[in-house]
Amino acid sequence: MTDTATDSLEALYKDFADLNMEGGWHRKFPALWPEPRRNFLPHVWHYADVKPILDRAGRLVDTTQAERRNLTMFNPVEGNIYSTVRTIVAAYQMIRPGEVARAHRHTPNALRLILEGEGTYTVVDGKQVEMRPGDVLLTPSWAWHSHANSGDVDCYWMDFLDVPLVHLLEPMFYEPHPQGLEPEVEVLETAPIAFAWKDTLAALDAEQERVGPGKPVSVELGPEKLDSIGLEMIRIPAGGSTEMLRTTANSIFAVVRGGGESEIDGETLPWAFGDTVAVPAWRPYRHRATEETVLLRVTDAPVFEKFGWLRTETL
Ligand code: 1HN
Repeated sequence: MTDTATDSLEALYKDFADLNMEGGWHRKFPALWPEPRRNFLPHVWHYADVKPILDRAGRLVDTTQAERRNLTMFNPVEGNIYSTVRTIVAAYQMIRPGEVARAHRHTPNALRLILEGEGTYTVVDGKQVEMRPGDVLLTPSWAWHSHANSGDVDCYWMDFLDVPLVHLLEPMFYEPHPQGLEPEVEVLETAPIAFAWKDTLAALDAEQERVGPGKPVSVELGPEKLDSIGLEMIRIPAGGSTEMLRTTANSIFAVVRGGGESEIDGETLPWAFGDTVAVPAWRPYRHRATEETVLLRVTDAPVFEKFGWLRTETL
């Protein structure tokens, strides 16, 4: 016990530390601040740079060695070695003719966007669906999934997963399928977890009809959804641009069709087909299209919505 006659603030703070405690008024770093900090950085990964790398990996690494031949994109912010934005990781993946990526399941939610190739399918909880360019397929938490290329060309796609969110909250579980592949498979033309490109185009056309020509339009992919990741297809006409926005949610945009640039927090970042654009929380952004463009927005907004933390401003 400290004698009150000789006690000092210095002695008090030392006793805090010995108990693994700290005074709310004495922190080195504040615990609360007036508005979101901008931590993760705006960044673009160019598919034209990635594709030759994937092709080299295709020659050097087979699917018995790599269960998934995927290249994840880590945000260049200091100290980060994995996440593309705070809660989501994006990856490029390539599968060669005749290859099979064995079945596994994990608590992270996942989805895929097909870029190029044909003759490839994915099996999600025993349901086999073909993957064609522009298609988006969901793999919800804990669903078994495997992929195979039964065609004769290399197939390229992008994966998006909430792995970084699972890392933060820690409910990670993962297991390979005990038999390598699911033993019973039903082949389907359509499935609630699969959003075919032609249906997306029809939905965009219907929305265009509603808002009038020459304006950007966006449609949510659904009704089937992932709990933690929202998906929106945005079409911007040649020469058009979206409004400048800032939101508490994080987004990754994938260039499904077209080309242009994004202005993110004062930086101008050009992009083309297949590129990945990281738009982290609270950074003002807008997209401009030099040709007719379709972007897939992959966002953690549903998580923010559930907690009442989604705030979006038009600037
Ligand atoms: C994963 O399981 C897949 O199943 C793709 O195809 C990309 C990136 C990080 C962690 C797991 C897949 C992944 C992944």
